[in-house]
Amino acid sequence: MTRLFKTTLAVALVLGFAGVAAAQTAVFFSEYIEGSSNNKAVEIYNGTSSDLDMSRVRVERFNNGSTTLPAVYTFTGTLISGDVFVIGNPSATGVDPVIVAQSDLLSTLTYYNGDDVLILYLDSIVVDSIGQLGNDPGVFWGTAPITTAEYTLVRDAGVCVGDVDVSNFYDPALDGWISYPQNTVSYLGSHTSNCIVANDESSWGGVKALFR
Ligand SMILES: [Ca+2]
Ligand SMILES: [Ca+2]
Ligand SMILES: [Ca+2]
Repeated sequence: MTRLFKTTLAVALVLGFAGVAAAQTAVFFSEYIEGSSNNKAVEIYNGTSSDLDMSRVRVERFNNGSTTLPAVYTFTGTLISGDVFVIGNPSATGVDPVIVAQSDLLSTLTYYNGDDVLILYLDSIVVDSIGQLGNDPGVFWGTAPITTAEYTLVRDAGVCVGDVDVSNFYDPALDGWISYPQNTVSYLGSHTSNCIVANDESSWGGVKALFR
């Protein structure tokens, strides 16, 4: 086995919506900005101990309660262990220059406004999600100040895996999101986590193939 196979956080594979597999790994959304105007950005964190080929990652966005025809986004490049990949809003106006400067990619992926679901896949397996698929919450999920609209949400340093159940009741407070005031951008571009630990071959389990 090569070292590239190794990862530490290996938990059971489960079946999510429509028979799509899900697995808890240390690749997850670490920040979500839904601010005023076009101040929007999302961060993907590589909390594994291996570098991550971003071509293995996909994000789907389902708008306004829809369960079909998501907007689908794929990536290129390498996300090194402990780093974040930042996707910022591509609009010409209304975007904080810090968002633009910190973004690895400017993309319509960020065309969400609080009632839209984001699903993060690794090798077509669900590894994290924001929102509840098929549920239109009206304006946002959560209770102020921890909601998916008009706040900056950052994953607590103690969170080590994502929310792999895309269909259950959703409250960002229950997923380890902490809230900052609207348009906070000072946390974008890095993530503080307690969760990168040494490789432990015995815990590879069912997600070994995820880290080929
Ligand atoms: Ca929407
Ligand atoms: Ca969930
Ligand atoms: Ca961050």
